[in-house]
Amino acid sequence: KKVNLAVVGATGMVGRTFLKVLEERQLPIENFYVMASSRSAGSTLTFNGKEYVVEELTEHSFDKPIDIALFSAGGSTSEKFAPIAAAHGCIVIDNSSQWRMDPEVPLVVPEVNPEDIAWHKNIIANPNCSTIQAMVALKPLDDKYKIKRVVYSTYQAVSGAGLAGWKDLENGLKGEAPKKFPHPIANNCLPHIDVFLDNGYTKEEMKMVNETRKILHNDNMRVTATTVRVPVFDSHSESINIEFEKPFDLDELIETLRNAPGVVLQNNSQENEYPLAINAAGHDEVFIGRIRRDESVESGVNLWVVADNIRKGAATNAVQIAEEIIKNMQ
Ligand code: A2P
Ligand code: 11C
Repeated sequence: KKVNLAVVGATGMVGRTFLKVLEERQLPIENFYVMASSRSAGSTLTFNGKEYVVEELTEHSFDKPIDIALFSAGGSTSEKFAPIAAAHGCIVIDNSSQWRMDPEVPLVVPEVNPEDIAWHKNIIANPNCSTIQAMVALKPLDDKYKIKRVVYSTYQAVSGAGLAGWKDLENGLKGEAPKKFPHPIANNCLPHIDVFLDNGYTKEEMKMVNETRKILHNDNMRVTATTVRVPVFDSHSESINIEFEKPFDLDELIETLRNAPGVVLQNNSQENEYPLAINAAGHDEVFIGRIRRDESVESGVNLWVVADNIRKGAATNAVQIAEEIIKNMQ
């Protein structure tokens, strides 16, 4: 079956990557629509060798029959327009944080919890980029050894903060003052992503905590995070410390990760082989290495996990959800 598909926020960083990934994975598309704000309405985008005129997103955008809409146009746009699209029978796959923790909305990583797609009410949420790559690593280990506690420490690329974040690093390396971040990001690390909350954590940190519990279906999992912006353009890196309920054999754990969907193992430290942001950029897989026992607890492990935050962390994950939906339509 071919579907009518719209990209909302098509001119943005994630939006443009949606177009690229849809092309690469050759989704069966009948009619294709690109939407954004009035600022870019009328401009054109190329998709599958054809030019498409960007439409302004309005209350009437979903009057025409659209089966699936990929949204990445910010939380307030999703808040207003996702329910309008849903009411017209369009399935929205939303990349903003707006709907993620809504109990009526599935939060999905296709390698991890594809079964949750079944209970959607026309809105499905794409998790935060730093959560997505962690889930691909954690799920096979949780299934086998039952995770008790997770400690995340992230090293996140400036592309996670959009074009403005990217420019702050590019211009900062030339000595210019930052515009997006509160401090220079060039030659610096900022332990501050998104806004600070009353509990002293950032919103990014609490997204990792809450989204992990929702996706792994375990409200009691003990999870904590420190999220840090680093002077890297593309791909988030994460140190993940995991404590298990059950004992494990390290070789068996490594094999479990090697065979896990969406994972590429780069775990040969003797040869200086481990995941690197510059190698993950442009790829759809989650790269895992530096796998070693945490010798300070009874049953624990440390991992280094890297993925392209705009691809697997956003666009690719959403397109994979669309593929699952299309598969289920047939
Ligand atoms: P526009 O190009 O018209 O501003 P990024 O995350 O890279 O900043 O991209 C945000 C995307 O969301 C852009 O495509 C932007 O379109 C779109 N967008 C922002 N606000 C709105 C809005 N109110 N309605 C529709 N699209 C919006
Ligand atoms: C960052 N993780 O790197 C953020 C960007 O909730 O979708 C994604 C924000 C989100 O800044």
